Amino acid sequence: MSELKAVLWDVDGTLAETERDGHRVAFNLAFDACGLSWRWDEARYGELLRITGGKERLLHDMERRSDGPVLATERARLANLLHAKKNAFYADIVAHAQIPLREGVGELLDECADRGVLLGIATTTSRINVEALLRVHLGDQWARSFAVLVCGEDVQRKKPDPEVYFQALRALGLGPLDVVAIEDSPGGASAARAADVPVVITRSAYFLNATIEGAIAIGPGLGTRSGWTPALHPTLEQEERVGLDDLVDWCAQMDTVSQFM
Ligand code: XBP
Ligand code: MG
Repeated sequence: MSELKAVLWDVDGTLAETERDGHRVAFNLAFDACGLSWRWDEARYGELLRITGGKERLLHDMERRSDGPVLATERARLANLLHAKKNAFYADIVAHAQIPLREGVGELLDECADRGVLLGIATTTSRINVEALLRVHLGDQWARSFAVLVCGEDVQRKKPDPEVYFQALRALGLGPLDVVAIEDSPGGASAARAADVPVVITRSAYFLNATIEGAIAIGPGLGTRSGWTPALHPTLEQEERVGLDDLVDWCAQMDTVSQFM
C-alpha cells in the first residue's frame, strides 16, 4: 500500500446508526401519512436492508404484498411519493431526535483533517439525507470537510456494485490502494472490494452477526480498541479508539490478513 491519502466513508450504519431509528421510523411515518397501514418492524426492516436504496426497498416490498398497486407504473408513482415523504420525515428526525455519530467517528474525521488525509463520502443514500445528518453534526459548512461526495443519485447501480467507489476514486484522482473505505454491511464491503479498495468494517446494529468477507479489519466500532480482527496493538495514548495509524497498520497487514478472514 502506498501512503494513505483518503478515507472514504459509508453513511448509514457507519457514520451513525440511522437505519433502525431513522430511515425505518421515517418510512413508517410516510406510510401513515399516505393512509397506508403498512409498517416495517425492526425485523422486517433488517430483511429489507438487503435491498440498497430507499426507493428500491419500497418497490421490492410492494411487489411482494397483496395489497400493493397492481400496475408497475402505479407502484413507481407510489414509491416516489413515499420516498419523498420518508426523506422529509428523516430530515426532521435527525434534526430533532439527534441520532449521534457513532463513537470514534468524529475523532477520526478530525484526525484525518489534522493530518492532511482527504475525506470522502461513498453512499447509496440520497444526498438530501447525507446533508440532513451531517449539517446537524458538523455544521452548515459540513460539505467543505469532504473532498468528494458520491451519493445514491450519482450512480447508475447502487452498492454492492462498485460504481460509487470508482466514481469517488476518479474524482479524487487516486488509486484504490491510496484509500481506505469504512463500511458496516456485507453490501458495502462487496462494493469496496469489487473496486479493489481496502475496507474496514465497523459492525452496525443490523449487521452484528452478518458474514462479511474480504475486509482488512472487522470490529465493533471506531470508539473501541477491543474486539477487532486483526487485534489492535496496545497503545500508550489515553484514547481508547481506532486512529489513522491503526488504519495504516491494517493496510500493511493486508496480504497476511486476507489469508485468515
Ligand atoms: C444505506 C441504504 C439507504 C438508506 C435509505 O446506504 O441502503 O438506502 O437505507 O436511503 P449506505 P435513501 O449505508 O450506503 O449509506 O432512502 O436515501 O435511498
Ligand atoms: Mg451502511
